[in-house]
Amino acid sequence: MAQERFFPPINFAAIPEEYARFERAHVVILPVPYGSTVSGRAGCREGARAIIEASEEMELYDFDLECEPYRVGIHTLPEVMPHTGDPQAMVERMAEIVGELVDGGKLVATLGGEHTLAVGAVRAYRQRVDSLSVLALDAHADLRQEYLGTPYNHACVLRRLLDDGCPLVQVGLRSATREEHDLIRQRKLPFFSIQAYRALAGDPREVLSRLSENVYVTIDLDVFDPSQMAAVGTPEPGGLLWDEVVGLLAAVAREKRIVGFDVTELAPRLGPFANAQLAARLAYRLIGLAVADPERP
Ligand SMILES: [Mn+2]
Repeated sequence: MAQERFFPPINFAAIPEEYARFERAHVVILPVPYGSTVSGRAGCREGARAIIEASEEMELYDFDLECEPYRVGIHTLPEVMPHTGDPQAMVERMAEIVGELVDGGKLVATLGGEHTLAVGAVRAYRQRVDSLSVLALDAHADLRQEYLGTPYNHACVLRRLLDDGCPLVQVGLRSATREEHDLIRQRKLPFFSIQAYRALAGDPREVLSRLSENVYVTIDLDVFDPSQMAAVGTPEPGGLLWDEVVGLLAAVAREKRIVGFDVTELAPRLGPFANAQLAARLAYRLIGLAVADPERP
């Protein structure tokens, strides 16, 4: 069969096959069609696939970074089978898979799926990487002890990490319960509202100073303003803009080491195609920032 008549197998950014093989890839894309605890409008189960499809339209040259991040090797794994019976079991499945990949020397880029996936991924990283902290970009505090009958609901993500003892910095906050807000104040948690972040006037040193040497980045796409990201189940007005998000991530990459990340909560049918494109570009930017490209100027 002449191969030129067929598309190559689905892989993130449709990169050339020699850069997409598992053995040589530094980065692994882990697509997870999981959305069992969703309480807003549904649809994030389709997020990972939409991001990968959108990524195929993307230039492989990152214009801002002036490099081609795919050269470090990016392998796209098959979609993880969701455990839909028990949210805790799904978190454990994520921790197991991510742990095996990190043990194999891979940088894991999880594409959600709902934000709860981050709990498993971070647990796997914390067991293996010293001096790890988490940078969470999110509109919501996610500090509920339990929601809709489980502590592994998407509304409890940062509470689980906090209770794990994980150092945590949140940016983009603009929605919380009174109890969550009280907890932030009582424990003086480094949660930056949109106003507090913008008051730093483009100098994120105060955010960086709360992070340790190795940083896991977890992104709930509702951190973005709905004008740029409508395709999320629980949008909130007044969010961060693209330039602000990638500016912060670039500053983190300059001062720290990004060891893994996730991009979650895209519900592609709730917004225009441009939203999936943003999520794909964001994931590719994070790869470029996390992994040194020898050709980068
Ligand atoms: Mn959120």
